[in-house]
Amino acid sequence: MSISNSYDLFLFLKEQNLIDDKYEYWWPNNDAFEILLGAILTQNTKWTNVEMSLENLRVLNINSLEKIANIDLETFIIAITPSGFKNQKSRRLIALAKNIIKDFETFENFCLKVDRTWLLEQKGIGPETADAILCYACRQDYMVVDSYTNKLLKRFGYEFEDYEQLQAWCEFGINENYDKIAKLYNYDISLNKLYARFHGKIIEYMKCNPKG
Ligand code: 39A
Repeated sequence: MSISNSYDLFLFLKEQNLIDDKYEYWWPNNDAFEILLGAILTQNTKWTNVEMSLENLRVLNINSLEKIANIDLETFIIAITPSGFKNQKSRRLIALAKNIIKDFETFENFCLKVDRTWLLEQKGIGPETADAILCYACRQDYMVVDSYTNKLLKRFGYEFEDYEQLQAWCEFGINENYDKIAKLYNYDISLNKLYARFHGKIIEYMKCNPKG
């Protein structure tokens, strides 16, 4: 099997029906705020560990910027322990919540107004985390790429210099063929949702086919 662009890859993955339609955008969540937490908590750990931390936060009803910004550090650390790097991640999330309140006031305003540059200026937020927040929480037109994406494309003979080059390759084929793809969804899909589902399909495929 060979692919010429990311449109071919998308079609290949789409045929495998890897995504459960419970979540339209693939990323599981109760609300957009939980996606912000998940995007940081998932750094350097498995998603199953993140699920445990998110459940702990749900039980404690920690579900807003204000609650994170004013949380007792020890309580927060215990809640997010399953995700690892508990001290670092708790401090980073608290600092992020405070900065969002300072610069955007509300989470809704943050989602509407934030850009990639602002996110990349925050401690502990690199391109992958920034794009996860932009794509899944803010519903902006960015596609997340990650080590799964790199590994999958290597199997098809593609190598990329850096994150941005890989992202541009993935986004280009989808953008160029948007009309053809949208037709497959009865024209009821946004570019943001396509990017979100494409990333989800890649992760689910790689989890089912870890060795190629
Ligand atoms: N690595 C991951 C994931 N694996 C994931 N899910 C499964 C659902 N999410 C949302 C983010 N990163």
